[in-house]
Amino acid sequence: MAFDWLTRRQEREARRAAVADRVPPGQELTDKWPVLHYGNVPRFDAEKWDFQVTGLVAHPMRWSYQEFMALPRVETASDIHCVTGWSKLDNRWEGVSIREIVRRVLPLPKARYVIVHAEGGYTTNLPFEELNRPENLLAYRHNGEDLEPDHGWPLRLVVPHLYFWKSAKWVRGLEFREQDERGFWERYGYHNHGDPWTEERYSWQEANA
Ligand SMILES: Nc1nc2c(c(=O)[nH]1)N[C@H]1C(S)=C(S)[C@@H](COP(=O)(O)O)O[C@H]1N2
Ligand SMILES: [Mo]
Repeated sequence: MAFDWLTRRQEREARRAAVADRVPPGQELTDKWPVLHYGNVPRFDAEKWDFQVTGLVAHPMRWSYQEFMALPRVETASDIHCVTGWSKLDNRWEGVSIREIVRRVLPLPKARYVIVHAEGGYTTNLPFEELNRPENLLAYRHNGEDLEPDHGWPLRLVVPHLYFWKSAKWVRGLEFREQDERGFWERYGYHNHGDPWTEERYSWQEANA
């Protein structure tokens, strides 16, 4: 009611100002959810699908689809920021907390880095301590609905504090390592770390870090 006199544009600007501290520099808000990835959307076969944790952990694990879906479920809410310039606020996710996985596999003290493995050889890398944040999860639902195949069904990683290319779609496993190794986009010119608040967008910026 109070905003009846506002034009649509003024309304959008007022809304933007209200959330300004949640939008990193160089980003524009979108209500839609763009689809971005390299290659084709993989076919999903529940009989063949598994999720594996390998490398420097006390208990390497392999979950079938049925077993994975039986793991305790959490709900989170977070904003996402794509390096191409869009941000989408207030996403509600449902899935399995990264902390739940970590508790079960018990990474060894030497395991400082994680390579995330997805269908078709897509990988992305991040330090274990940045994967192991309470808001991070392996998600199968978004805003009350199953993920669309385009957005990573049956499972995607969500690491909202880093640019969204770190949030691998169609994720199939985690590999714990002593040394870092650049993932797919990190090798094709994106920043190894990817903090949206300091605009760590491209690998050429790393020399100045
Ligand atoms: N498996 C896989 N995951 C991926 C990518 C990809 O190419 N393959 N692209 C990343 C990039 S660059 C972005 S911006 C987001 C986009 O997720 P969305 O399509 O759900 O918006 O997925 C990320 N996850
Ligand atoms: Mo991206």
